Amino acid sequence: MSKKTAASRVAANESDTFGQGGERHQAAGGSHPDLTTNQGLAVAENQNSLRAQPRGPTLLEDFILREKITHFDHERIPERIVHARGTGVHGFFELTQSLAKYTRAAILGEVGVRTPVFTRFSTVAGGAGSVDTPRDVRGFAVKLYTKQGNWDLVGNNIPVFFIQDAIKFPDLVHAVKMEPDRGFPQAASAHDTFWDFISLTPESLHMIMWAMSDRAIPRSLRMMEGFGIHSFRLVNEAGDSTFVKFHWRPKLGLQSTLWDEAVKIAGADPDFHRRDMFEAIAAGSFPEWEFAVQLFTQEEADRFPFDHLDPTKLIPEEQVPLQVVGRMVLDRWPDNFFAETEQVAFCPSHIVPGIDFSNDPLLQGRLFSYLDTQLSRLGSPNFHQIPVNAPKCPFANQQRDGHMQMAQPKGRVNYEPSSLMDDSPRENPRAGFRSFATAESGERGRVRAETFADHYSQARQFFRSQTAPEQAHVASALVFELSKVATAHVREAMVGHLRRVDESLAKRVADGLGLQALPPAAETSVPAQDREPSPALQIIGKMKATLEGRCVGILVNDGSDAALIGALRKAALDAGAAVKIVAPKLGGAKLSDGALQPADGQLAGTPSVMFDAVAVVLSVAGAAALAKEGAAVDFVRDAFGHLKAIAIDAGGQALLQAAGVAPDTGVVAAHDTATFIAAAKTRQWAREPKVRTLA
Ligand code: HDE
Repeated sequence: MSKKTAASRVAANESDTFGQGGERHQAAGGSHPDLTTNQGLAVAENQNSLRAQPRGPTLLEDFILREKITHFDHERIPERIVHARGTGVHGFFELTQSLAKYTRAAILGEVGVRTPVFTRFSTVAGGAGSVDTPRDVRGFAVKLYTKQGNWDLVGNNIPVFFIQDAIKFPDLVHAVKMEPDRGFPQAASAHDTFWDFISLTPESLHMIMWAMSDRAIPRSLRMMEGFGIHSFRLVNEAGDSTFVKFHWRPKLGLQSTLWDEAVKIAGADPDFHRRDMFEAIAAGSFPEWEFAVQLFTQEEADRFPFDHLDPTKLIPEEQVPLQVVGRMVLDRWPDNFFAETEQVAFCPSHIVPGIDFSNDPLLQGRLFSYLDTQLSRLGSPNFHQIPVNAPKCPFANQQRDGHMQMAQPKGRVNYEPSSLMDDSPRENPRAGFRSFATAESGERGRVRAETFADHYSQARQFFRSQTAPEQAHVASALVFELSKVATAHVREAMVGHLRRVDESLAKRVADGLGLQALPPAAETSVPAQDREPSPALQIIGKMKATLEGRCVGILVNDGSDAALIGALRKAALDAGAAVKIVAPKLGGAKLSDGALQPADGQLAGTPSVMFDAVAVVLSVAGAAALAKEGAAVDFVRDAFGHLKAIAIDAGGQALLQAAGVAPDTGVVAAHDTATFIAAAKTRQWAREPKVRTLA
């Protein structure tokens, strides 16, 4: 087989098939190409099917209609069984510090080389058409097209997982997805079957702490961390192995929404995260992550008070510090959602020489699952030929044929060993992938290691590492979720587990649920140990006081102060934010200087949940008019309730009064732009106890 890549052949075939490469059909008087059938036949009429007479039946002869409808009927492929809803973006990875000492992987050894990537972020539980902002884990899957083959780092935005063994995954997913008899709820863990499964699976408690934290309601895909979760191995030229955990850290800092905000965003803009990513890239504000590793030896691992092969455990950063060794920049939106984002096929088994797996039993199961699922989703073992999946380095072997084969290999030899063709591909003992040689001993069996038995210590460590507002959010999320569980014994069993995590948390949740008495603590042979708090597990501790990548909304009406709006806009833009004008009419408002200020969003469809901070600049008459508008009242009430900074002038103040909002230090005079920008860079956490009852 020639060394010419199948990818280039696919591209060549495509252009031939669709008539772009050969004879180009020119429409009369226009420069656009002719509309053709898939056989290249120019279509003269695309509005009416072939009829026996103008009001008669459609003829079976109409092959153009049949081709078009048949193709349409087959447009959908099965959505992903999990992670169905996703957003994919192209970009590049660049190494800033060499790990050549630890690995023979070129991508981790060559500083400054840019490797193309395709990254897909996803929710897990909902279908492809569900909303962007449910409480859920987010997938963070990166396909790195290295010169030694594709490396897929298929991670999540939470560094641990619910279960310790792959054999439990189908049960976990069945339990969280919509219940099979009723077909709901969609994209929500707040229902009986999920919590029933969790209450009987204590190993999930650590992950539950993360899933109930605000990590599971991110503000933006650009403001999430990513984790490879499992331990992997780095293997160097000498064959030495070092364990590694992979991390992505957002340049914009971590940021989440509040639960009430996330719920409202879901209605206001179901595509909030996808749109946010699209707009950032369109504006040239490319999202960026640091790439970091935690490296440790077997001897160090032996001293951890947990088993690093257990995917429900993490290695605190305070114990093994992160080394930042690279960065990823996402800078190009795909041309076509289906071709790229829908058809991209990630597999944790896609690795490169110098990287290898650990014995994590969850990872071991994943190594099977992803290839298998692609066969059913994409329908052919040739899915690697789809452009988004094809390696960008040459690839060749003796695999042949199959559904939708795009390659046209030449020659007689489709087997190995062979002696008939000099350029037939051969194995390469020097450059090829070699599995790390480990010695395994012990008895075969369906067993779980004793070292996997502690289910509560890291859950406790996570909870106790959080700031007070974050702890209150975890407790309140548990109350919300369990309030949706109709079965009393499931609710009680969960509180029993929480007693093992942290007695005060269990009391808060029991109180929030209105339980009359605290249920007994869950049975366990390994009670939680107290570990040092790890501030790196917080969100608030990792938030950056910044407006970079954020958005400020300015509510205006006829007569609003033009100079003030200009000053606020400039200050926000200077701080790195985007600015959007909201007005009762999309056509805009006539400002104090007589100029028409067009709006970016109409008030009823652009609530304040779309913004990180808001300004309300209104004339007296404008404020009086808006005081009667529910959407305007909600705009300020929600901005306040969601702990946002609010800049107001006298009109804004009047609207706040009408909304019953009593200003605090986060409500700032609009002309004092410096104070407003400083307040806008963070949430007003001190305000929270005044606006809602938390558990
Ligand atoms: Fe996945 N997972 N998973 N998963 N996963 C899939 O593959 C599976 C797990 C993750 O944007 C599926 O192509 C098993 C952990 C992401 O296309 C499927 C187990 C982590 C994505 C599958 C796990 C992940 C998937 C469904 C337990 C974080 C979306 C469609 C052993 C490290 C990738 C598909 C994308 C997708 C199986 C657990 C991350 C069925 C069996 C742990 C980010 O193959």
